[in-house]
Amino acid sequence: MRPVLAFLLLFLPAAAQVPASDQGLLHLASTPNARLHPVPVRAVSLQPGFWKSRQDTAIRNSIPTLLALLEEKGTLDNFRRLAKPNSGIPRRGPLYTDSDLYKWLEAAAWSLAVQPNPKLEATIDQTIDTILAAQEPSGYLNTWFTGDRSSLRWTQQTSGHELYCLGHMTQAAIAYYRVTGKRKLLDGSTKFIDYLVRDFGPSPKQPLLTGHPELELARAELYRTTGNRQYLDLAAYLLSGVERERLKLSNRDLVYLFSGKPFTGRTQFEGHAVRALYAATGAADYYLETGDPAYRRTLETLAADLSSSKMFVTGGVGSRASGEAFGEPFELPNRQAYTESCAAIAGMLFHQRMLAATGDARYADLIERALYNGINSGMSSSGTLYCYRNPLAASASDRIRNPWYDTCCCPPNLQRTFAALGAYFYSTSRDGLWVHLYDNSTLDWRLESGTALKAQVQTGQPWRGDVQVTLTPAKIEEFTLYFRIPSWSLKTTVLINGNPAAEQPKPNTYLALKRAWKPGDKVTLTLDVETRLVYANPRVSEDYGKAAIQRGPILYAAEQTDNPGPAVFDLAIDHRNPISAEFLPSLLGGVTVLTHKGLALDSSTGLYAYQPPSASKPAAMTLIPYYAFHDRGPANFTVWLPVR
Ligand code: FUB
Ligand code: ZN
Repeated sequence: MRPVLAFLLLFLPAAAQVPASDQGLLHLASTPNARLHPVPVRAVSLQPGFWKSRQDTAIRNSIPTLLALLEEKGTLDNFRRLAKPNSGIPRRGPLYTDSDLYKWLEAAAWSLAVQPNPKLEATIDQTIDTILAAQEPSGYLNTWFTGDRSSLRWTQQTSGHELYCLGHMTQAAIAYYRVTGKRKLLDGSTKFIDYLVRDFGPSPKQPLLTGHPELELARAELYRTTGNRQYLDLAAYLLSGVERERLKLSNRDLVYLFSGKPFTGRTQFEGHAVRALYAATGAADYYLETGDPAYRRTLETLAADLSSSKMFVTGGVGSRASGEAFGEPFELPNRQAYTESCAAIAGMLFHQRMLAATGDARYADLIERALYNGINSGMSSSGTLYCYRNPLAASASDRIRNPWYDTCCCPPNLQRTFAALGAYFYSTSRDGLWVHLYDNSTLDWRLESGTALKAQVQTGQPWRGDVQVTLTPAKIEEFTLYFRIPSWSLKTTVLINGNPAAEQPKPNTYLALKRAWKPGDKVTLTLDVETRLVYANPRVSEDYGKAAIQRGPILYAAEQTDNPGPAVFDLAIDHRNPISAEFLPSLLGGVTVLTHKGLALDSSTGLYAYQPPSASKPAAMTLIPYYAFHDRGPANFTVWLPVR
């Protein structure tokens, strides 16, 4: 580096001085209220196993086929037509399609950190050129509000998605910058944001609202990346919700948008689930940077509201199709569940920030629940079919998995999650290394003391409980290794180099092992993956008298495809009989299936009767992982089963 450049760098805030390639998935290295610091995506490689197979599918099948579809449906042409005004190319798709391409770009960018691919990188570069050719000199960029619709800019802030698209543009730009060091898209999105910073904000500037929250999180990350405090200040302005009067927002708007009123005045999750969770995620980012206690209180209130009464057992979120919305507490319908893939991902992003702020294992547990179940269900084993909704029961006539949606938010959201997945597995803190999720993987990174550290995890997760972690610090050094003990592992054993550890693992906490660790040290965890029945709070009326079945992190479902006898909606668990587990390498890419001698209820009794239903007969039952529902074609399935 030239001395002048090095000198100028000294004036940047600490976070912005970290080379792009060393910035974490969230760049929290200098964030004052982050206890944990995520590692860079490039630092983790998933090794053959459960998640590598899903990640490979996303990278090899899903990302390329979705690009072809985005091309076919006109999403890229929507940009091209702006660079060639007389081309006659029509604007196609709903007003938020720009964000679909940005999310695809983010996914493709992260995938390069995992699997370098010069051809894909060249495609990304061309796509970025296509996008930026459509950017106006002011910095404004949106393919919907152009031409005849230019006069509508900023007049439809509750529904226009202008800031939502910009948020996803910024996140794609940051990902590509971190993976390749290339700044072109970052400079383009910064130019747009600089235009906003100049012209929008508290009176006398023009009012601004994130009608679909998203930009808040992108702004915080842009602040971390560039060190420009104005980006965080604009996030603070958006979260402060002071523009209700100027933008004439109704009470309905304030609920549905989860925007437009002070974030710190929120007491529950309500309204559009993705909007609300993105808003809370952005607010958590703001808290991480500022430590504002009012934000912390609100975030904890909302986190408790979500996990205690508004989250499905799959980690899915969103109870009502109408308004794609949260419901009342305990309103968690199974067949009607809306549970958009994006909402489960948004919940994961929220919990990721809460975990970074607190180091509380309960947040990692919720990440795991969503990831293995309600997020994982969103992409088929082929990588070419996606769920928008992820209900907990459905019939054969429900077409839940589809290759394309006109509102195509979920497919690229799933791809960007799977592409960057390894970085969710580990964090560092001042005193050590945290392991949040267990799958075959290697970490090649460093402790915050600066000592290089490799860690290798070998495990049979999620089907078996064995986890072996081999450490290779560059030198002997004392630090703490934090291992998450999942809530479902009721009896965990821990060996260090073959000897029992003195520390006692407790479910849903981190086990802290402070030692002078040396190269070759091995920690062996045996997690308890016993199959368990899960019961819902009795206020969840749909699940009363029923149970779901969970083994390790995996939630199960009874699908008709594996149950040729009685209708799956008549099946019941016989609490006297055990549930057996068997790994079937040829089924669904290799899964553990559960079998049980259950019961079939007699449903021939008419719709209503003066006697409670009692008749039942023995029925064999087979269950598959919930995430694979409809993977072999549509069929009746259900997660919750009556217990008799
Ligand atoms: O509003 C457009 C899309 O609909 C958003 O991307 C998602 O939140 C979905 O609900
Ligand atoms: Zn979506």
